[in-house]
Amino acid sequence: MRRALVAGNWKMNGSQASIKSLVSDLLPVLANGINGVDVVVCPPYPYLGQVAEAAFGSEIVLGAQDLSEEASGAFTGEVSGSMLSDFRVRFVLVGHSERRVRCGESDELVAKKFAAAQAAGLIPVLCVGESLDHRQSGHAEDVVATQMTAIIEQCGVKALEDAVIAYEPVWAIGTGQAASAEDAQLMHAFIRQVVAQFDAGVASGVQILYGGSVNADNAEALFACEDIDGGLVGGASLNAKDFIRICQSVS
Ligand code: G2H
Repeated sequence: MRRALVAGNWKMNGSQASIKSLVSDLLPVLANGINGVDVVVCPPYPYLGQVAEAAFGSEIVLGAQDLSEEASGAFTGEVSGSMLSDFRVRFVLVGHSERRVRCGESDELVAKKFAAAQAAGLIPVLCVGESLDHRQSGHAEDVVATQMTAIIEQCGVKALEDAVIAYEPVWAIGTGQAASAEDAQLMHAFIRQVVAQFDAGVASGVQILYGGSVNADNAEALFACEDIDGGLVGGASLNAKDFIRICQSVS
């Protein structure tokens, strides 16, 4: 039985004041945890310390949105996995499509970041997903399979035992147009099949989150699907009431 996980990706949003208020609205409901669900929030780097402090002792787990593939050194502007661990970060996103597209992150670089995260004791949340063009031209599965196998070939399938996968179709991200539960379930089952070609045990144990316009109204149907183990939530995670409802939607 896989445990559910809901992660809020705050992206490049917020200020000290708004984050203080968001965390104080989340704590009364999430501090003691929600049965059967792990709740993670991924603030922008400058606010990790603030959230770590405000959520200390609660069941809210800290995540980060990215990390460097390097361990330390002359890499201006980069943040290492060990620095994140130092702030009690436990999860880190790798390969989010906004970084693949905007920053040109390749599968090879994503694999290095995945390995760097694990080397620092963090749990990588590997984001995969196809563009609208790829979906419309019938190549969605090929694209996702390529993204998955790049990691498996470079890091080994067993590395997925200490990782989470997030399926985020690019066309659904921030558009308000989530994938239907049926389409999302089909892709999640496909991802599990891809992993199973390497190791069936790892495939059945790995958590696969859905991301892309998850909101308080569609979360329940998505999370009810057999192969959907929770969500990676962007916009809706900035609203405490919505995010709490989404976390409570896990059945
Ligand atoms: C996809 C998702 C969170 P949103 O990026 O990772 O964002 O929920 O705003 O589509």
